[in-house]
Amino acid sequence: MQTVMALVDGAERIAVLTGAGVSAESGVPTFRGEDGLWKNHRAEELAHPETFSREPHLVWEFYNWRRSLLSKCKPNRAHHALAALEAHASSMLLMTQNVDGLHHMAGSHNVIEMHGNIWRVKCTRCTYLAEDYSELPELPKCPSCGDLLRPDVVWFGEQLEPGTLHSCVEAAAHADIFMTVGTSGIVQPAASLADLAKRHGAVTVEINLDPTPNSGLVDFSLQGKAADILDKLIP
Ligand code: BV8
Ligand code: ZN
Repeated sequence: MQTVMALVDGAERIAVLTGAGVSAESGVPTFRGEDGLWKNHRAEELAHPETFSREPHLVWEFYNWRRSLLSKCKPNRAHHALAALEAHASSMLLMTQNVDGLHHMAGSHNVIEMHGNIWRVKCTRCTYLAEDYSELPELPKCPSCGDLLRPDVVWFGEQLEPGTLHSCVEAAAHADIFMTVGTSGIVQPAASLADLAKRHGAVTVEINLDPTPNSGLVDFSLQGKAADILDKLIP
């Protein structure tokens, strides 16, 4: 821990990748933990364009359930520690797989939301796109063309915005230190950023409650709760 603290303190360029585990202590269910099921459906099944075109009601019920749950969640110590790190570091990029917006709420500015944001909706037909924190109807319709709205998130089988992925790859390739926090390291392409960072010479650190496929690859694997470890790690 001491070594990692010194490395974080002395690093010029820091890149951090977060996953659902960083929001767990805010009461947000993770994807693959025991709380990862919703009405016996797995998130991978519901966060999918084919499920949406077949059963838009079910997918919107899932997202409206998550939005109402998230509306009561606040950033936790892990989010605040990462915001403090950004203020302290000379250059830091926070890439998150989470769609909950809690990093922004905690005061992080240089954030890339790789998988979009659950508080934004977009039209399935026209270019309508807007932030909407209201309680949405079962099948929200586009105010400009009347067609069905969808959450502005990246579903499984959908490509990330090319610009977004390029910025994440660049940040990982040029980082002095690359940290993953609270991610099971399963979802691609986010999961391969740690290996890419390592191959380009970054010191790699994993902070996670459980071991992941990346645990054997990183230089330091710190097992435990993100909030507890980050509180100690960040000056
Ligand atoms: C794409 C938005 C290509 C929606 C999400 C290569 C190999 C294998 C598969 C693929 C591949 N390339 C593509 C795929 C398919 C797929 C994929 O990766 N599937 C997985 C399941 C194998 N990837 C895609 O489809 C991606 N698209 O690659 O496109 C393409 C190319 C050409 C043409 C078309 C397509 C798109 C992936 C994005 C999917 N969208 N979310 C929504 O949120 O509703 S992903 C979803 O999973 C969330 O964003 C979530 O954040 C993310 C990752 O999960 P984690 O964050 O890691 O969460 P998880 O629950 O798994 O783990 C939490 C961890 O926290 C645990 O390890 C736990 O121990 C730990 N923890 C818990 N509490 C704490 C804690 N740690 C610390 N402290 C605590 N307190
Ligand atoms: Zn429209």
